[in-house]
Amino acid sequence: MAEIKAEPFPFRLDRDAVALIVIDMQRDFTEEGGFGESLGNDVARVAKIVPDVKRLIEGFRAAGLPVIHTMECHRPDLSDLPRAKRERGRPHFRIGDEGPMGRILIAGEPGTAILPELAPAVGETVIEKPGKGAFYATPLDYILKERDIGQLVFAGVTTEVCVQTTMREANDRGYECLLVEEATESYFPEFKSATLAMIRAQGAIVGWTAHLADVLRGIAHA
Ligand code: C5J
Repeated sequence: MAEIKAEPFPFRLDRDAVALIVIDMQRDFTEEGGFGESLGNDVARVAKIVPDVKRLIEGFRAAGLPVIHTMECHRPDLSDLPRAKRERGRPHFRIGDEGPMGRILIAGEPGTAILPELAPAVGETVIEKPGKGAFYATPLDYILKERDIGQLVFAGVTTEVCVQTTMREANDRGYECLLVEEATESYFPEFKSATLAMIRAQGAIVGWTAHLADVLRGIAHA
């Protein structure tokens, strides 16, 4: 057991039971011409975390710990896309439309891919998810339980949407969740700070938050 300095109190890391989950570090959320920008967001804000997410991934790999990636995406025939989700908001391009990087948020399209700098290594699990939460309509829970994983370290985008939704799903399923502050971002800075605060409030009601350097130190010594 190693202790990671975290809020609201230290996180007791079990190296035999921990995995990193990298949420939706896809071109569609971080590059111009993708879904995020189509919704009116400044994608440069979230793209800035890429070097820190890379350091975190590399730290887990170097420690021999599992890394799991998620992608928000839909089937080409849109059979897993609820009408309410497709019609929500006023994007220039709706999910499934042809955009500058291929069809928006459709599996296999160039814009839907994980950023090349953060690409999954051979053997790492990639969860394709049609919802905001990575447990909804995916085999994630089954995969984690098969591997006896009970602790999840989180990175990715966006903090208050897919990251927070997945953390809450995981917390309800009994996983201990820790969010790495420098490795997550929102299009709205106030939403990021509010999410961090609400996760760790009330004695870690959803989970812990910690700084990247402390997490890297913790996993290296676990
Ligand atoms: C959003 C996500 N923001 N990955 N997706 O629609 O957070």
